[in-house]
Amino acid sequence: MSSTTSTADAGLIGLAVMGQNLVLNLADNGYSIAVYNRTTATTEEFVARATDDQDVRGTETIEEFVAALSRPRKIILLVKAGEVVDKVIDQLLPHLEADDIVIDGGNSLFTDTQRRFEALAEQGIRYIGSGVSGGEEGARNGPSIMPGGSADAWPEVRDMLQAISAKAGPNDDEPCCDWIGPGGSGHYVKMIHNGIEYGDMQVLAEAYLALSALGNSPAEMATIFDGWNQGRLRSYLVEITAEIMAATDDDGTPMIDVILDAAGQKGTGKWTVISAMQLGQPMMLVAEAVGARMVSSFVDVRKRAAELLLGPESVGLGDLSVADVADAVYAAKLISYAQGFMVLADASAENEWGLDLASIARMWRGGCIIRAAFLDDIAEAYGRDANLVNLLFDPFFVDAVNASIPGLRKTVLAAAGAGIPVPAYASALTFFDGFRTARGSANLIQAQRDYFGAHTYERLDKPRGEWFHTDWAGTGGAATSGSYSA
Ligand code: 2AM
Repeated sequence: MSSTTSTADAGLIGLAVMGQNLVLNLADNGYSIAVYNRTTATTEEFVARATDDQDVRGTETIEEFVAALSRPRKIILLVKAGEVVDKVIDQLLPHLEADDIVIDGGNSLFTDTQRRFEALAEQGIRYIGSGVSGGEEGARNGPSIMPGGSADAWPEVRDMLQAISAKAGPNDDEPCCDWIGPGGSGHYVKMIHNGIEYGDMQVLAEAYLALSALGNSPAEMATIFDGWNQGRLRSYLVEITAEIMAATDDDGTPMIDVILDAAGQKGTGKWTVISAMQLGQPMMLVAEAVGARMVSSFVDVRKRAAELLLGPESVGLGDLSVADVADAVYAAKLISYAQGFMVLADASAENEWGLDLASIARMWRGGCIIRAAFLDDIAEAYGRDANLVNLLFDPFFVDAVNASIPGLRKTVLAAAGAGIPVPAYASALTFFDGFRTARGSANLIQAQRDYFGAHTYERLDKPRGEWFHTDWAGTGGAATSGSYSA
């Protein structure tokens, strides 16, 4: 640690692993950083580990921390999401001045960020809620950073945040960090990223199940996933899945075979689905991914169910091939991202965020958990047409999904026949078939609603917006109760 009497470029509060790694990343990029942590011993240990060319300055009180910063102050918070963020902001506020910039880099719920942004704006403090994705390793070497909030603070923190972010693009020089939009939009985009991550993981977990049922050992699956990682499915999650399949325990048993199949979750998948539902958007693949984790956690109940409840007599997968499963993964991912970007577009319109969907896809190309080759294709699709109604309408994706859907269909059929649960694949296929059905079955839903609740319906032979009611049972009057929309 170099000692200096000048003030530090920025400060960071919260020295858990993410915070520590972000500080080291900032310091390696030439920024002097003051740090503060509730538990001072952690600060002392951390500062002692910094090398001579890393300018990291420990402070023991909030007052000392704030005094150590150049003005306008740039303060990054990486404390536990929730009440702790409010508490730390309350501690900071009496010591801050107009135009200081507070950046919450934790996993805050976007509505909390929106509230804090508004409350701090009233005090003249600029607030940025920034999603940071990439885990511990990303924080150290370059995460994907999704900042949103006070737009006039962006030029003042842009260089710093882009310097520490991952880089992507053909020359690996395009920062995976750009301005997202106002209010809570940065944390919103990070939340959707995490939701999509749940979906991607479930899609691969189902591939693992199908490939196992086809008789592949973990070592063989390592080779298969590694092969997938050389082509259109190239992504961080496929890469680590290949490594996981290859890993063995001390006695040589594949690691994957010794790990309990009960998945944890911290809540961002659930938040994503709730938000999509509130917007009236069917982000169903992610909903299935969240649900599958929930079912997985009922370990003892599942053991009992395994004794009582019957599967099919035949557990064969017919002529299902590894290539079909690869197509299933790809098609399911396309549909999941189409659903995710529908939500982003709708949330942007609803909140007047002006989200740039191509830019968001570009930001996700590096550093974050869902980084993947095909985010380039998504960025290009929205680059071709920023107002694309649906990702699946872009010429590249029309061809891509039409070519891979047969494999998804075959995988879902084979899995259903064999009693293998593939909720994400089944949901993707069902969405696809519903989405491409010009005339579906909601005419019956409308008739039922009109029958029992006089909710009225529109007719095929009349213009949209004209509502009709039928006295179905011959007992009601002409009174209607209006048609509800989601
Ligand atoms: P700690 O080291 O003192 O626990 C992630 O948990 C980070 O949030 C840690 O740096 C932790 O500090 C901090 N944190 C958790 N609860 C806090 C609180 N009530 N006030 C301040 N910091 C807190």
